[in-house]
Amino acid sequence: MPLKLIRDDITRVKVDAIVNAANETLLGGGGVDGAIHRAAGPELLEECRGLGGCQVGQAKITKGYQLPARHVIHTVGPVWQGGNQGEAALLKACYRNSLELAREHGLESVAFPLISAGAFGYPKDQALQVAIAAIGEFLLQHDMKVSLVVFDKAAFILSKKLFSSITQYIDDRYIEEHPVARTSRGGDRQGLRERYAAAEKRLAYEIDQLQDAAMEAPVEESLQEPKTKRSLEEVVNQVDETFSQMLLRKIDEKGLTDSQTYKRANIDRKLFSKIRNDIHYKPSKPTVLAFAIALELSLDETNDMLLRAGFALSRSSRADLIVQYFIEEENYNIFHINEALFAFEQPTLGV
Ligand code: AR6
Repeated sequence: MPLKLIRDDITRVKVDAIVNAANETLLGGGGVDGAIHRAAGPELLEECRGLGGCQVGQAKITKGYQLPARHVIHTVGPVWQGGNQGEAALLKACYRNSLELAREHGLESVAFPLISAGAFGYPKDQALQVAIAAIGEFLLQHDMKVSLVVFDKAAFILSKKLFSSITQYIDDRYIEEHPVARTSRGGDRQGLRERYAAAEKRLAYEIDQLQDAAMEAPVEESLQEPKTKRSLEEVVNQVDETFSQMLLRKIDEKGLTDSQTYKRANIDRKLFSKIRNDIHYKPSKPTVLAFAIALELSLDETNDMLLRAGFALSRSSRADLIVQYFIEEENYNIFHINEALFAFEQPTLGV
């Protein structure tokens, strides 16, 4: 099940367990630790006294008391000492051990703060990367709903290099929306119809182009079309294919299993089986994009899949341009993409 990035105060998050960025005594402190103890009430400290502390990288569980969360998992992150003292492995262990503990207790939803990224001085962009990698690895094996609660201003958490190349990419391509188009935003019926019509036009145009190309190209050349382009026959045969049918066909073609696909798409199992069992299922645009990423589709194929659901990639949507950036870079890690979408304050993909 999926990873969600949220901006909130972790003491207000209603999940089976929130994770506390504690210290080895487990007897409270500042930062998120202080906030959790204040919100949970003095009984939390009482229970912590009986735990005998906790080592760096390890995790222990208590009840949540006055918190909306039923449990608190206390973990101790490493203190940043420049990066050569095994900090990354220890930080990764915090996430993994906390998640394992949650699983042993049959918990289904867990929310983490950015461990070590405050008083312990871990650079925030690197702390976020470790968190996402460790949680992502766990979620490829197990079903759990995990949230990463980020308190800080988003732009600070993405590496400067990635942030500036995405900004550049958007600046080069972003088109201010036409005033007429702007009024049709927000998912209303009229807007959907317009988008659908635009997408249909695009496919018709694409078929024309392919037909022209097939007429003009010498036979040998047309046999050697670039892999990312579909053949004319494929396009024509697939005109009536629904989103759900295309998704299932692509899963087969790529030799993936259902569970590999929905995990890579950051989509939960229930939503996936709904789509599987309803050939006319109408997904949201982020859901379609999530599957396009999971299936490592080219831009052309991504547009095709979007079209099946009545959408198209738009140059007046920053979110679309960010996804497009990653597809062009052939970086199909949904968690990295979501990290970037989150940093640019755009809705993330999947659930
Ligand atoms: N909700 C979500 N995130 C928060 C909240 C909150 N209410 N408050 C702070 N953060 P830190 P550490 C973020 O310092 O670096 C304590 O004294 C914060 O912006 O809480 O692991 C312990 O007792 C930062 O990004 O934890 C230890 O001695 C992240 O949570 C030491 O600090 C972690 O910051 C642990 O230091």
